[in-house]
Amino acid sequence: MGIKDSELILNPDGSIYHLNLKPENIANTIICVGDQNRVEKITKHFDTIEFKTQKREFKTQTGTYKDKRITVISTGIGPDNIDIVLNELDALVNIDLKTRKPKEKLTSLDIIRVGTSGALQSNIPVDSFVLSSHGLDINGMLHAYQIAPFSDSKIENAFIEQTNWSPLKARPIIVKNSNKLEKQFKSEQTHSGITATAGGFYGPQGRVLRLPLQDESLNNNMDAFNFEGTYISNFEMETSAIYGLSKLLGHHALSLNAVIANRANGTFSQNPSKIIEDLIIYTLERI
Ligand code: R1P
Repeated sequence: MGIKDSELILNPDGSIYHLNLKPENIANTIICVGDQNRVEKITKHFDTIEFKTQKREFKTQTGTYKDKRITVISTGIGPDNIDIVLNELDALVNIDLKTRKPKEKLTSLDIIRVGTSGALQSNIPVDSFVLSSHGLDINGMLHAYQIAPFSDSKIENAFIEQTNWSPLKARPIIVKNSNKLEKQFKSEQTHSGITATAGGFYGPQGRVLRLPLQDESLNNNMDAFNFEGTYISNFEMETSAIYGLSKLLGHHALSLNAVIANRANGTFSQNPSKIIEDLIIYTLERI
């Protein structure tokens, strides 16, 4: 018997529930962005567009850039949305939606995030690029899965110790990027480091408007974290979830972020659209 209707939900036209996509609508190279308005900022560079759809915050366009077939999809904000996007993209390539059974021959997607982010280190200025060597999951979403295959307890333990991480919060998980994609996208233009992925924008990233924080020193402790020369470069809300689920499902993942804020010196880009556009071109040229 196949996966039940309540677990693998299909729309009346056979497309997958949240993304509104059928298997033939997606390429094996996926660019994901948080903001749905960023999808067209990427596909305006395409030579052809064969497919477009949108449901909720999940906007998808598939086409070609210099003869390479690419799908661009918006995930919306946060690791909870990444759970939906990664599982549904995987189902499109690795589950037979007719028999509702996993396929015997599995497909590995290349999943590249083109995001925006705040740097935590003063030497990573606004208007630069960060390539995430690892995702640091501090939001807990990945704990729903059996994470033993990639959990690196030495660095996780160092992070817990150096930041006095509260045992009341989800245990941090570190996930490495795809070596293959890192080789493809790393250059002298990219800063590298661990990207911390929070489950919120304000308190979970140490921002105070009116609510006091559980741990006021967390951001300072995260800035100072160092494990054998590896440090935390930036904060955003998707990378660790993309890295974790990609690793578990057998896909290649890489996260590239345009630095639009620097949390260490309190600066914000004067022209964030420009650095995002630069990162889009940088990414498309390396696919
Ligand atoms: C917060 O403003 C959002 O911006 C960043 C964060 O990860 C979060 O999704 O990325 P995107 O610009 O890709 O959405």
